[in-house]
Amino acid sequence: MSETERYSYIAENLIDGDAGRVKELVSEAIAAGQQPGDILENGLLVGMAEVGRRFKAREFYIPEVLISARAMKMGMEIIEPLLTVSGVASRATVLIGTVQGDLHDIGKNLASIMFQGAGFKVIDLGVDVATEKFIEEARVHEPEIIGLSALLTTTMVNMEGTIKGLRENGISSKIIVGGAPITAEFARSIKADLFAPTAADAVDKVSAVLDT
Ligand code: B1M
Repeated sequence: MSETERYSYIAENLIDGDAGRVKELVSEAIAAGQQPGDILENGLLVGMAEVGRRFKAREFYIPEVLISARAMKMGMEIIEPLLTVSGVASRATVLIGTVQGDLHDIGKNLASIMFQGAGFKVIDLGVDVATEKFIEEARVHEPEIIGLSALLTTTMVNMEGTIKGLRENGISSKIIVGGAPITAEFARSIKADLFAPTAADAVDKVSAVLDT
């Protein structure tokens, strides 16, 4: 099987929600020497983008999306340790979470993995994280960076309250925001320090500010 064929099968099986087959194909790709980052970009994310298209077109409903998300998770479980370097002293701490009211975690998890892979210590607060929780955890861990993710136009507005709450409580960590509906303009309007359209870009942006 060629690399391109394998990427297509990974995407197809993810769309079909066949988690076992996705896991098998991802393992085979790794064994064949394909790069974990390429498998993610050209296989898993291509499949997930199509799931999103079908959901929007009402060809897929929530159960199908959840089944595909589970297949995505299974594939990620294989590549996650390979994207993460171990034994490297942490460069800085990143506290990350999906904001209140929002249950989407695939992009946030991807950002966590990429940060870990780049040598950051990551404290992942999960989904539906209230401002108070961000404040409480920021006090405990004193992170250099706080990452906020949102996937819904109805929850992206909660980022503003979280940033305000953090600042009013004296937390001065750099704040980076991301997620499908977030734009650079929106990020500026809510006084986020940084915006990244992708998880990989989040690592670049954060690394750039820490290096300056
Ligand atoms: Co939801 N959902 N969903 N969903 N869902 C979207 C977001 C939607 C765009 C689908 C659509 O209509 N086309 C739509 C939002 C519309 C809007 O607000 N404008 C939507 C809706 C409406 C809903 C519900 C309201 C549906 C309902 O109940 N009627 C509901 C809301 C639940 C809630 O949160 N309270 C809901 C539920 C769900 C599921 C639970 C079924 C499931 C989530 C499962 C999970 O996450 N564990 C789900 C899914 C899977 C999706 C889609 C199909 C895929 C999202 C995804 O994981 N993409 C999505 C459609 C789409 O986006 N095409 C959709 C892959 C992921 C890698 O991309 O998260 O964007 P993404 O991450 C990107 C970047 O955004 C960025 O990096 C990643 C790429 O490298 N990024 C960051 C993300 N976070 C970052 C943080 C950073 C930096 C970059 O720094 C901190």
